[in-house]
Formats: sequence, C-alpha cells, structure tokens
Amino acid sequence: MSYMERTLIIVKPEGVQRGLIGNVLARFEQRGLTIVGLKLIQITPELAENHYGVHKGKPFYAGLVKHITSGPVVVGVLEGPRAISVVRTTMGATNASEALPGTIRGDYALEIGFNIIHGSDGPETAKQEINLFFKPEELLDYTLPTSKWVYEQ
Ligand code: DAT
Ligand code: MG
Repeated sequence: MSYMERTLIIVKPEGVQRGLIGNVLARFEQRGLTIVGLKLIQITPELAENHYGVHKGKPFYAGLVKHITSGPVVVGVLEGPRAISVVRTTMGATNASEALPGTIRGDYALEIGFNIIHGSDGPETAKQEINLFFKPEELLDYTLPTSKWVYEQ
C-alpha cells in the first residue's frame, strides 16, 4: 500500500501557548489520519538548526530558530493515505494572511512567523524529520477501527 504515508507535524510554540493543541490535532483526527507518534518537547537550538537547516542563510533564519526553541511544542507523526500532501493542504499557506479559511493557518493565524503548525513538505523530508524527532520505538503500529470507513485500500 504505497499510498500510505507518514509525515511529521509540529504544533509550534504559539499554538501551544494559545491553547490550540487539541484543535489542531482534532483537524487531523477528523480528517481520518492516524496519530502514530506524539510528544510535548522543548526543541534545543541544535535540533532546530538541524530541522530548519534548509533555511540557513535566509534573513528569517535566526528568528525562526529563536522562535521554535522559545517554548514547548507538540511533535507528532501522522499516518494515512497521501498523508504528506493532505497535511500540507490542511495546514494552509505558509503566510497565514494568505491561508484560506478552513485551513489551520487560515482559521487560527494571521502572520507568517506565528503560523501555528509545521508539516513535512515531501517524502524525503518526512523521512528525515521523523527520524530527527522520534526513535523507532516511539512510533506505534496500529489500525483505527474507523479506518475501514475512511481508507479505500
Ligand atoms: P512551511 O512552514 O509552510 O513549510 P517554509 O518551510 O518555507 O514554510 O518556512 C518554514 C517557516 O519559516 C515558516 O513556517 C515560517 C518561517 N518563514 C518562512 N518564510 C518566511 C519569511 N519570508 N519571513 C519570516 N518567516 C518565514
Ligand atoms: Mg517547510
């Protein structure tokens, strides 16, 4: 079943501080994705630089690292059919002021730097990011009883 994918999400510090953890996770649960890993952590500068390494050298990089390490975050791994792109479209546009209503960013955010949620942007980054934040034994294999009414394959 190659259409089944796993992807990493982060409820960023502003999402945790604003009490939106449950709302954000509920979007993905209601969509039908399966949470196979979940934890509350504070990201270290080293981990942040690893995670956001692709943005090194950009003008917003220092602020991005400072912000993502500024308080607790919730990191999770979501599984389901085409999970990577489904999570990205559920998140909405990076610049929250342009994100469509109905998306997480479009419903809960107004600014690019306080856009609530991170999600992996492709199969390679999903693999890398999952390995960066989770040990293999922290990811659980199980099937939701409802998945037979959500997943066609
Ligand atoms: P996304 O989070 O939608 O994958 P990205 O990977 O391009 O977007 O950027 C990572 C984060 O960096 C983004 O969520 C918010 C911040 N960011 C991106 N572009 C920015 C900019 N031009 N100014 C300030 N922050 C920015
Ligand atoms: Mg990105």
